[in-house]
Amino acid sequence: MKALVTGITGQIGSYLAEHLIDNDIEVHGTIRRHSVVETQNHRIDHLQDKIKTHYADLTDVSSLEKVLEETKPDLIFNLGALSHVKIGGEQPNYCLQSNTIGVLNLIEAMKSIVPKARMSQSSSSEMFGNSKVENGYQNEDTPMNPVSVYGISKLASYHLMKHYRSAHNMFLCNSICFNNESSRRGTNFVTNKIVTGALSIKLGLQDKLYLGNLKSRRDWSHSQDIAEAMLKIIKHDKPDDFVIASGQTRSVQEFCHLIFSLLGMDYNDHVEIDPKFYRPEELHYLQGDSSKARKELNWTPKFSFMDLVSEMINNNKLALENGITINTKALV
Ligand code: F7E
Repeated sequence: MKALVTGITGQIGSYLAEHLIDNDIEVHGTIRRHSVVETQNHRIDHLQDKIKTHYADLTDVSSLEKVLEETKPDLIFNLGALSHVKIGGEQPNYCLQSNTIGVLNLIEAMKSIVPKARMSQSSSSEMFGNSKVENGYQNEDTPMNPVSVYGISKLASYHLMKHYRSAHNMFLCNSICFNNESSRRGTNFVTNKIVTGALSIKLGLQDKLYLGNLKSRRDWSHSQDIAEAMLKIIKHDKPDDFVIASGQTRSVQEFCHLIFSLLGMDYNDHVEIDPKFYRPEELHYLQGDSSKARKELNWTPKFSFMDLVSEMINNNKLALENGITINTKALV
């Protein structure tokens, strides 16, 4: 069996590649042209002799057709995207080009070249916006009212998947991922910004950490658990949509307090609010109900929240102590 992973150089992509290899699936991945080739593949460097990468871009349909012709995959995982919510608002046109038109390009290319293949789209809890059901959770039936260009781009592609599934009888699934983190997370997402910022303060490399809205709440899982769910979703006996989440919610402030305390510090002494990190419209509360995936796919997360936090602190500490430069001055 062969899989094609777009976004293989990203956090989930790299864990998914490892998981597919462990399941004896041949792995191909697409990478985009990048001017700094030295760091582009750092999350998959350890896999280079086990996977094959191809240059392609979701916004360039001819490159997708070429890679599908060359690889003829059985499974396609679309993880490629402009994945930062705030940057999505700063580059709205590109956000829709890559996250919506890119998905359309991939589905159309798949329809003509490998119509029997299966595809999983990385949909996002950002599609819900500020909706929740009565019990406070978001599930597959919760209304979707996105509050960001990123959320809108993901909602449009979610509907493209559903439409082509029923109109053209294609095996298209939406993996509705809530926030997921790891020590491979980019430092411009809030969890790793806080972890690397706090570690840098502890090691005397900086004094302050500037953040935006501390009140918003997120449902944070480990990305490895999300990658494992994606394989279960695509291998299910029918194409369907599933929420993948931990079911726990914590505020950014609680996360800050925990990380600084674990490092023997008080975040109040070091964290300052800079309104430049506020979102134009905030999504305030996420708590996913993944009981459908747990029941129908027998999926359960392997990592607890404290496993995730310990891994993030320990691996980033090791990197900093070994002189590996981590950019803790994220602009967003
Ligand atoms: O923000 C607040 C910010 O950038 C989380 C992506 O993987 O998950 C992710 O999107 C919260 C927001 O993730 C800073 O306002 C405060 O409320 O880590 P984040 P996100 O926007 O939730 C979804 C499911 C995806 O699909 C996305 O691809 O933290 N926050 N201060 C901050 N956020 C950032 N980035 N930087 C701050 O300084």
